[in-house]
Amino acid sequence: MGDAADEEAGLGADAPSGEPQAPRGHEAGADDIPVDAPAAERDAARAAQVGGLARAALAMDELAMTDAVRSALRQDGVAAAWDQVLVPVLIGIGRKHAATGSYVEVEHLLSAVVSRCLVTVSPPEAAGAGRQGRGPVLLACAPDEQHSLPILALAAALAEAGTPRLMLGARVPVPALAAAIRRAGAHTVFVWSQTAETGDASWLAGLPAPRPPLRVVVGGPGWDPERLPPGTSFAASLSEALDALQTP
Ligand code: B12
Repeated sequence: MGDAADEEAGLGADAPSGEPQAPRGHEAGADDIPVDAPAAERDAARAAQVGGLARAALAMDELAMTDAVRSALRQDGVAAAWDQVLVPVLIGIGRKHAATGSYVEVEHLLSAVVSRCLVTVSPPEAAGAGRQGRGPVLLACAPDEQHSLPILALAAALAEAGTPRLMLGARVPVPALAAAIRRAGAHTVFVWSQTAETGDASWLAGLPAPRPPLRVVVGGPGWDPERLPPGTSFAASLSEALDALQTP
């Protein structure tokens, strides 16, 4: 991030991607979030949004956090707010935690605020009747996967686009996902894995095979895209996932 943007956003310098931020002087684990936000470099307004949310999160100021998340979602729409405001702050707080072992409470509060805002910004009725007869898109986390924010963002973005979806949430057991596919007449399923522990893809091949065939799309750093069953596609971003899930 450039100096001006740093100044405005009150954020720390970037850590290289994937590397923890080194503790600084007597302020080891100082109260800023290392944000790696290319969009923020280009756009001072975006930097202010990212910085505002990061500062509110570190101050555990729930009202300011809610305001920051809500206004990003309303002003920019779900996909842009997720990619350019929420993801940089979430990744930043993850780095902060990795570097210090602290800030778990900030992760929890930020997750709670982001979840609530995503759920309320695009309620299920926003999707309307959608594609009659095609059934919904199912969204689920892999078994034992607790990181559900990305599928909440996807659910909100699909609702915003008028696409019917069913959000099954965190830690969905394989038999429950299979039953949901049959019961809901789903045509497409998206499964999120955040960490390698939940990224075993072998079970995906055993999902029900309705007619027309079920489309299976996965996303998240937990999967190895080279080791997916044939016919399963990998989405690397929210917008790639939206494209894959909305293709007729
Ligand atoms: C919020 C959070 C939590 C919350 C989750 C709440 C919730 N309801 O989701 C809570 C506090 C519960 C939690 C728990 C844990 N967490 Co956690 N968590 C996070 C945090 C900060 C954000 C997670 C997230 O939403 N990521 C999604 C986006 C923001 O990040 P990303 O996946 O890296 O994004 C990239 C791509 O995936 C893509 N992308 C972004 N968004 C989207 C959306 C879609 C649809 C697609 C397709 C792609 C895409 O673009 C990005 C750039 O390439 C991350 C930090 C991080 N970097 O992710 C840690 C992190 C994932 N957690 C971590 C850990 C260790 C844990 C725990 C094991 C901690 C513990 N000891 O209990 C547990 C795991 C429990 C479990 N079994 O699942 C580690 C994982 C390390 C690893 N690689 O294995 C991380 C990386 C933090 C860290 N640096 O240490 N966590």
